[in-house]
Amino acid sequence: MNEIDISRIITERFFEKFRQNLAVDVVIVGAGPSGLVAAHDLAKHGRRVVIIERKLAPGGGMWGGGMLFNEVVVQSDALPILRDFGITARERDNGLFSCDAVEMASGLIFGAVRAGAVLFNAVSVEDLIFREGRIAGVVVNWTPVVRLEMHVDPLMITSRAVLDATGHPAEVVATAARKAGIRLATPTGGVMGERPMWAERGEQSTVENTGRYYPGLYASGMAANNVQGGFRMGPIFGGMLLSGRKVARWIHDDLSD
Ligand code: 48F
Repeated sequence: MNEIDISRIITERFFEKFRQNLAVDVVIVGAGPSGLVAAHDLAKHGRRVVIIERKLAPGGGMWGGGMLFNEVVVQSDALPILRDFGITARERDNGLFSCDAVEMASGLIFGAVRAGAVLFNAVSVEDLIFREGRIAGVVVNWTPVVRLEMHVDPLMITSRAVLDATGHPAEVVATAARKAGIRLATPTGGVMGERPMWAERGEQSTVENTGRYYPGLYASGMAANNVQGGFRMGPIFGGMLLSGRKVARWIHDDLSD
C-alpha cells in the first residue's frame, strides 16, 4: 500500500463525481428533513439531484431534537414517509409519535444518498445563476472559504430547478429577491418573513407554503414558511417530511412538462 494511492483515489473519484454533477435536473440547497425527503423522492423518480449542504454534517435541525433532548415528534400522516426510509416511530398519544433524532437524521441522509442523490457537504450556496425570467443554477464555494471571508471566486452548478431547503433563513429565495429584483409568488412579491410559534398552524402552513416561487425556484420546509409568512412549530417534523414529498412531486411534474 502506498500513501499516494489513497490521495489519488480520493481526488480522482471526487473530481469525477463533481464533474458528473455540474449540470443536473435539481439542486437542493440544505440537507435538513425537507431537502432530504425531496432529494430521495426526486432521485427515485429518476431525476439527477445534487444536495449542497453548508455544514460538515448533513441533517439540519434534526440531530438535537428539542433543546438538545434528542427525540423528535411526528404526526401520523407522515408515517408513510418514515416507513419508506425504514425509520422507527413509537406511538405516544393524541396521534403523535416519537422518533430518535439521531436515527431520523442518519436515516434520511442514508435514504437520500442511497436513492441516488449526490451530496456535497461543507459547501455553501452563495448566489444564483439568473437567466431572463428564470433561475438556472447555483453559485457555490467551500464553507470555510466563505466563513474566513477569503477573497476566492466560486464555481457554478447549473440545474433546471433549484430548491431552497435552507430552513429558517430561506437564504436562496431571499438572495434571488434581493439580487435579481424579481417578483416572488407571494402577496407582496417579496419574502414575507417567518411568524412566531404556533405549532398546529405552522405544521399546516409548512405544507401549504411549499411550492414554486419563481420559474425554476422552489421552497420547502421552514424556508417556505419564511417566504410566505408562516408560523414556526419547533421540534415536530411531520410537516417538514410532507413538504419534501410535496415539492418533489411538484418539481418532477414541472420538469416533465
Ligand atoms: O433547518 P433545516 O433542518 O431545514 P428544514 O428542512 O427543517 C427545519 C427543521 O429542522 C426545524 C424546524 C422543524 O420544526 O423548524 O428547524 O426546513 O436544514 C436546513 C439546512 O440548510 C443548510 C443548513 O446548514 C441546514 O443543514 N443551509 C442553510 N443555508 C445554506 C445551507 C446555504 N446557503 N448553502 C448550503 N446549505
